[in-house]
Amino acid sequence: MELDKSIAAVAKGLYAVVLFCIQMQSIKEVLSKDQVGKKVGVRGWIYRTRSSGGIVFAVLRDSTGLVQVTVKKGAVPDADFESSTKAGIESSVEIEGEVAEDKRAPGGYEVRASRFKLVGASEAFPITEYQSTELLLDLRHLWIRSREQTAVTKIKASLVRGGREWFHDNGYTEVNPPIVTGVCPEDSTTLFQLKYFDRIAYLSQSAQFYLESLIYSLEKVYAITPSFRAEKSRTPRHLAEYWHMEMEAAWVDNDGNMKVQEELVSAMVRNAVSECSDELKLLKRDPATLKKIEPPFDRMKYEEAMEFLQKKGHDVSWGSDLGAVEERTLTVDREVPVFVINYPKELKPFYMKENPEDSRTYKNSDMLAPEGFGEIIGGSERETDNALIIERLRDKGESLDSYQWYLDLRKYGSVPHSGFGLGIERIVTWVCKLEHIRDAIPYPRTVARVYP
Ligand code: NSS
Repeated sequence: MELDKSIAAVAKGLYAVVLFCIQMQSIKEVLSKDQVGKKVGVRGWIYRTRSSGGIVFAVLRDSTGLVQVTVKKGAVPDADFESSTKAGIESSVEIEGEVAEDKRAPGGYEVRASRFKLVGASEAFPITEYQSTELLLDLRHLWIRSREQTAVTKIKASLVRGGREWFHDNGYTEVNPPIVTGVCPEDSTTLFQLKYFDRIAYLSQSAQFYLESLIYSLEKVYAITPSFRAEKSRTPRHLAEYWHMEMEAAWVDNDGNMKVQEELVSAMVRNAVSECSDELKLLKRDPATLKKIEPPFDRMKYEEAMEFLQKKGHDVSWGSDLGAVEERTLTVDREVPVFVINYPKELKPFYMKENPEDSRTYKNSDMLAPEGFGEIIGGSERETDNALIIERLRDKGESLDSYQWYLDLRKYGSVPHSGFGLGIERIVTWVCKLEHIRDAIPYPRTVARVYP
């Protein structure tokens, strides 16, 4: 009797070893014709499950996809079958079984289990089909497991990788500017202040000035950093913390700057379309539309944009800012991004280069994404005349103390140069056709939320 027990224990131990020795495969690998009839190991989380008679139909999810697993009483040890009936949604499991073709199963194949191991049981999952936006934001740490959020995250990674590769292929060096700074490149009302030892510092709004300092040695640089804006209004396109892809290059004017932007954005989108067509489809985004994103993009003067908007019934005139509503009108019927160039000086920051053809305006551009999405990039040629910069900083009420180093850059071998900043969540919102920018980042930071 004792002997039987110990033999059983050894056999059980051996089985466990065997179970763990079987090569685990991703669901994507399992879902293919040449796996049919083969024994495979898969692991992941229960996406949905139901049982009928002596069979449990569980759909398993891992980072690569979904697969149906059938667990039949008698085909697995009794304890395994028992576990499979108890394993609720989001339980983590390991399965061993044989792949079979099944047209009704998601992906067209299923795994017929010979073993079923419950690794981590899940309590009743708090997210069910219809939930309020607020609840989903409170449960963001769990909601990010959803297929939609997973798809967005993969597409975002692919866009960023496409951008990095483009920069690398075109001779740019990636650099690491600081996040804690003493300067305010953009709107001073959106600065986040921070107690920094015994003084005040700010969270970076943009790496631009630091990138400008690096062109004197590296000529062409870029950085991907978080940027912070204390945006007090809640809008579907503003975050308090967002990821910023910024570039700066010596010897480049505003036209050259726009060429870089259209090349870069096209390369990013191309990469996402080639790597993530399944994810785009899951989000109901037709990759065919995105395949049209190729340079050159149209250029429209601010002045022309005003005329267009007036014809469309907007109450705007010279000096009016372009908000979400105006940008929507400008882009809703377009399939490819468009540049709006030469904005009036009063609408843009102090560091931009005056337009010699129209001194009311700057040599700058905003790139607006099509289909109504609006601004994804802001860029300009930079002012190189220190006297003008000082005058504009004074007008803005800035103390020059924090900017001495920036002014130095114009004293020691200044060159014409340009750069831009691309809002990564903005491009994701457009490419994924999201209604709200908060879904372009796992943990959106807005005026109302720092939890979770
Ligand atoms: O304010 S920008 O228009 N321009 C700059 O920060 C420059 N200093 C960048 C540079 O030339 N290096 O911001 C750039 C982009 C803008 O076009 C948006 O796509 C994005 O940054 N952006 C935002 N995304 C999400 N949330 C907020 N609040 C936000 N603000 C700007």
